[in-house]
Parts: sequence; C-alpha cells; structure tokens
Amino acid sequence: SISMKRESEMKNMYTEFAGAGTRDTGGGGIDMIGIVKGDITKFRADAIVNAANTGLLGGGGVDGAIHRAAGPELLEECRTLGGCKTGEAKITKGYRLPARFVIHTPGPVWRGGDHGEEELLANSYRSSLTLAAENDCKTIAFPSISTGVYGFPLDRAAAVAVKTICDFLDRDHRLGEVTMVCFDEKTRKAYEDAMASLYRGN
Ligand code: AR6
Repeated sequence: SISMKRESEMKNMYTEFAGAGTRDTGGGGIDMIGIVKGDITKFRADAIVNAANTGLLGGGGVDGAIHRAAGPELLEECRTLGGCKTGEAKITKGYRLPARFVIHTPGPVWRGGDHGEEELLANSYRSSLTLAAENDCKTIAFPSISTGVYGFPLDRAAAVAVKTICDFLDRDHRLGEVTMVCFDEKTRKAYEDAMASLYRGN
C-alpha cells in the first residue's frame, strides 16, 4: 500500500502525465499504470488484452476489432486453443497488430452481481498480467473487460480492474507499464475516478 508522502508525490505525477499514475511499488522498480482514451488495436505494447468469449473464435466489440486488425492468422491460431474458461487467459501472437502478443480472456457476463462476477473479473486481469509476465512482456494494455456486451456496471468494473492491477504490481515487478485503453470518454472517466479513489484509500 501507499504511504502519505508517496501519495502527494503521485498526485503530482498524476497531473504531469495526464492520466498516468506512477507508483513506487518497492523492490527497486517504478511500475506505471496509465489510463488513456483510444483504440487498443493501434496501441503499441508487448501485449494487448482481448475481452474475448469462452470459444475464443472472435465476436463483436473489441474482440471483433482485434481480429480485423490482426488478420485471419489470429483466428487460425485461436482455433488451436480449445477455448478458454471465464477468468482464465490464453496467449497468441499479434500478427498484423503493433503488439507482439494478444492475451485473450473471457470476462464474466453480468448476472446481477451475486454470481461471483467481481472475483471472476479480477481473475481475468490477474490471469492476463501473469501470462504477460511469464512471456517477458514489459508493457501491456487492457480494454475495459466485460463492460460492453457483457453488461458489467462500469464503475464497479473499473474499481475491480485498478485494484487488481495495482495489487499485482505491488507483488510482481516483472511488468513495467500497464495501460487501460478506454474506448470512450465515459469509460476513461470511470477508470480515472476509480484510480483516484484507490489513491485516496476509499
Ligand atoms: N479499443 C478499445 N476498447 C474497445 C474497442 C477498441 N477498438 N472496441 C470496443 N471497445 P466488449 P465485453 C470497448 O463488448 O463486454 C464480444 O462479442 C467497448 O466500448 O467488446 O467483455 C466478445 O466476443 C467496451 O468499453 O466486451 C464477447 O462475446 C469494452 O471495449 C463479448 O463481446 C468491452 O466491450 C465480450 O463482452
């Protein structure tokens, strides 16, 4: 967790980088979490994450955009994976994307909130971060998993995402930079607010 001194330092960094927060997570390295608005298919990172479904054979939303931008070879490789359980993750190459890898994770479908949705969503972030670190990625970008077609309430999803990412960066120092790539302003603001309240400690 973050000390008060660190917190004031981070607020400065937060302003300076307009949406990126820097936290000294101990262990010598400075790990970054950033929030930007944009199209994840254009994002240059070692790995981008795909908000997939359990079949891993493509779909709409960000999944469709990633498959279109990567080209048909991505679907070919996905066919060999045998699907993926909710909250778990599988990795492929990025093909025509600027990213070297795509990490595919099916987030939970929102079913009212008492079906373990928050834990399953946290699992999707943790599994993806772990897989990225195991594959020597230093930079990874996430879309807002489950908040489109899967109907997860945006504010709750954002709180789960930033908490899970920060907890991971506290424990594991293999990754250097994690970016939330938000497709619209409403989503960007939800992640900014979630990050700010995590820093404030509420
Ligand atoms: N870059 C970044 N974010 C994007 C992009 C993009 N190019 N396109 C959409 N988003 P969704 P889910 C945002 O529905 O809720 C698919 O059919 C979008 O605005 O893509 O996890 C899969 O195959 C929203 O904020 O994913 C599954 O069947 C976020 O990405 C199902 O949808 C997630 O929306 C998964 O549903």
